[in-house]
Amino acid sequence: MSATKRLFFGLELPDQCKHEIIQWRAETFPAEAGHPVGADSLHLTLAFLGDISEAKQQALMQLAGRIQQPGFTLTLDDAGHWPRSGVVWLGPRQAPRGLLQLADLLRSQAARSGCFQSPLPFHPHVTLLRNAALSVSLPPRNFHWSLPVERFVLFHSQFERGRTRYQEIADWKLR
Ligand code: 2AM
Repeated sequence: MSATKRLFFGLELPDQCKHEIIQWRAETFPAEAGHPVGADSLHLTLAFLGDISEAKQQALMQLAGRIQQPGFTLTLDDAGHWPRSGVVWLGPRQAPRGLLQLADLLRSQAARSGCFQSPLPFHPHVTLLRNAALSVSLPPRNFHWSLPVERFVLFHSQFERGRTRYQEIADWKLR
């Protein structure tokens, strides 16, 4: 059996933005609210691919390379808690059309290539805390980060020495 990799398409956040987010998070949520995701792991998933073969990876990379669409601005100005998955997240109140279009395309390419896609609607989010099962009090919506999105990334999710790391494998420009 050939080796597989756990992969997903997503957006990387600018370093400055990650830095500001973790500072805000530390001031906003108490330590018992959940397990904070490390600054270098903050990202927004566009399409989760699961554990896939090298051949499928290559095919999906080729399709990703043919995507032509302009960049867009993403505003993170909303936060929420999903108690079932134990996730506290940051996301846009209004998802930009470009983001929905890009995620839609990547998710349908993934589905056509045999990667299971959740039937639930795409809910763009950056996971801030995990294992947040108890009730979490959410901050007033008086925060926002606006970031230009000019590329998307194929990430490799690896579990190493007790923690999950996301490594960039490839990226494509939006233009
Ligand atoms: P999460 O942050 O809401 O858990 C890498 O695991 C990324 O892919 C994470 O952003 C994670 O979302 C997302 N992810 C993991 N498993 C997934 C699945 N089965 N369906 C959709 N997204 C998934």
